[in-house]
Amino acid sequence: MKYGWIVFCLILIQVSAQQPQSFPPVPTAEQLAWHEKEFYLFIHFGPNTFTNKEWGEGNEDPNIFNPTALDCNQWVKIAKLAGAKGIILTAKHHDGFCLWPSKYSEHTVRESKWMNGKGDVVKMLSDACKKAGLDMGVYISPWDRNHPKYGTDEYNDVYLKTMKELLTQYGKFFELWWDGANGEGPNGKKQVYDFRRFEDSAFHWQPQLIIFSDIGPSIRWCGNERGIINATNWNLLDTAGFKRGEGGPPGDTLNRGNVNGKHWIPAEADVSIRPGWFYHAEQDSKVKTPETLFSLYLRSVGNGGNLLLNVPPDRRGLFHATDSAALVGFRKLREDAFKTNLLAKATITTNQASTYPAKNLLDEKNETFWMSKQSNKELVITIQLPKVTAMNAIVLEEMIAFGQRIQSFTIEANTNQGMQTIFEGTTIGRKKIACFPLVTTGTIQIRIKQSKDVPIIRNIMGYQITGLEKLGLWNTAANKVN
Ligand code: FUL
Repeated sequence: MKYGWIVFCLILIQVSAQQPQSFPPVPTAEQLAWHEKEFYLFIHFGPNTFTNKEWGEGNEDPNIFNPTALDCNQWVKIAKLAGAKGIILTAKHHDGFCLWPSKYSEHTVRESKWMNGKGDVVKMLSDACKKAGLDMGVYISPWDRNHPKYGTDEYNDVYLKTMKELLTQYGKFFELWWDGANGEGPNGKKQVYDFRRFEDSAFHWQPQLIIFSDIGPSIRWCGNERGIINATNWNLLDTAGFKRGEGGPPGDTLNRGNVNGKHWIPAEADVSIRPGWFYHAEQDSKVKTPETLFSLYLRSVGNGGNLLLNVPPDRRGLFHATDSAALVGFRKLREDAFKTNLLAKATITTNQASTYPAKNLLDEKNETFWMSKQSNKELVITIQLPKVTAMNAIVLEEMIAFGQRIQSFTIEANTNQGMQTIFEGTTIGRKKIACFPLVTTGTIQIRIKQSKDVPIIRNIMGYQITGLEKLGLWNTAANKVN
């Protein structure tokens, strides 16, 4: 009888705290974990590093691959110093050269002079990542300009076997990267890839994988290689009728997603710290500055996606000092920018009733959120600061585990001229870093003007970011990012 009462009370509590309903499509647990990664490194390394090419022909002498001081621990150390959450390596680029001694190719590290043919870059990096607690991923180019079977059905089996070696012998990877390039192989033929089989097998060997390509299945290309995701960014995509590569959705669609897209396929922005993907000594003076990297972060992660930043090791097999310094500078800019949340001690109220405390919005926690009881009118969240404060960025986060909902919002601030709109936004998603010219205010209002369903908001933060106005993020006339 006593237990009956306890059960009754538990049911009552459940009923009174309004449970969020998912608004499909929603992310998988793996996709949610990927969203939290925000920023990780890409490594393009191979024969091209030594021939000064971007796309190798596939007929290069394997002996040219001969780094003099390769040290994957150095890559990992700098990645950690930069605050990156993982590293994705070009285990095989378009030239077909395998950075591991694959049994299914004669164009690998084994055929090179490096370490007398006993080396394995994939193993070295995976050991270094494991030691340092960093996640690793692999780029395995389907396009192969070396393999004699390329352009025949048999190549699909070869590709699967090489993929199996990588996915079963080196431990868990967080991401598998499929670029869209598909040219002719050594026999002049183009390959018809059996992506369905590749996909099923990859998930069979590593169910936790996030698979990247133009159209997913787990995450999508953002439509450019400049590291910029659109200010309007839906984590949703329609893939029916589209292929990877040339048959992919238009760049603009990839950059924004589809508002009513059928699948949860969020955007990843890939960009290189240098003009090329591979190392070229003549580009040593063209390494992106910490400020440029920070502005790319604001335009990718700050628009709800992830940033995949390529840092190509040089011919020694090490990150160049200029690249390392830029990465460390980039980390410092991020840390300084988001060190002091100016809304931490504010009071917060909403114009709508809720069973959730409004302070959940200011607690900076990933697990707590706030949602109102009804959705039929504009939601206005008012944040009263303890004193008048200067700020130029508000960070908003939706609780995307329940779906992406918000379509349109404004941020208003009480200034000497009364309430002024300081930012007009569309989507929020996992994170929106709304940047605007410095405003001094004691009251901020977030107005959710349009949402597909009741907005479920995870966090709201405010910052004053030094040097923000120099990053060229907004067009001062329209005061809009992007
Ligand atoms: C592209 C490739 O063709 C480039 O070489 C580079 O790997 C880039 C990240 O993806 O599709």
